[in-house]
Amino acid sequence: MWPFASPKTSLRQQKYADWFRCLDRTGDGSVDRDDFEAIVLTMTSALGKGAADSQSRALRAAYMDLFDALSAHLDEDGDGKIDLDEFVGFYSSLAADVERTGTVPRWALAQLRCLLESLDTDGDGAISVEEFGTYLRAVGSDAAAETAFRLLDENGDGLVSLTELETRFREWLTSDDPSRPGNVLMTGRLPE
Ligand SMILES: [Ca+2]
Ligand SMILES: [Ca+2]
Ligand SMILES: [Ca+2]
Repeated sequence: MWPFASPKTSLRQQKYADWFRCLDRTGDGSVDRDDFEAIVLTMTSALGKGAADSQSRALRAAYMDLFDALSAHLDEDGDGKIDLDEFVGFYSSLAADVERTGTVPRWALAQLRCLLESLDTDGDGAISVEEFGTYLRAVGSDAAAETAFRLLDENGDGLVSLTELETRFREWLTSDDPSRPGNVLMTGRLPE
């Protein structure tokens, strides 16, 4: 599946590419605003909400904020589209920075907060297994939400908090160890 599969492709790069493929809902090889509109549409229809509903509007705003936060750092040539090379290259260098400094930069944490808001459809400040499942289906992942969610929910209280999201994001970003629970954060699965 991964187009540049080779023994040199690290697990982390495969994770970035797998998330990219999920986000590219239009399948045109780039991630742009249309893909995020498609994700929102799938989520709101799964929730049985029309576009004018206040929950739909909040969700749409959260996804557009997430896209803006991503493209501010990832869209190197400024054409409004993020291609696979920009995406994988960006997260690879972010991972190297995090390993070097030991901290996730403030702007990357702001992106995570946008991600939390995008998944948190009932607005209670945390992600439930149902919300995670709605997100996975909206991005076209075939992963079982329950299995993935158990890995993400560190303290087992049935919710993924922002703190847990930060821990798992760090693993998703930097780990090449297939046994780390955070590997499944963005797509609910290990890349093939
Ligand atoms: Ca696309
Ligand atoms: Ca929630
Ligand atoms: Ca938890």
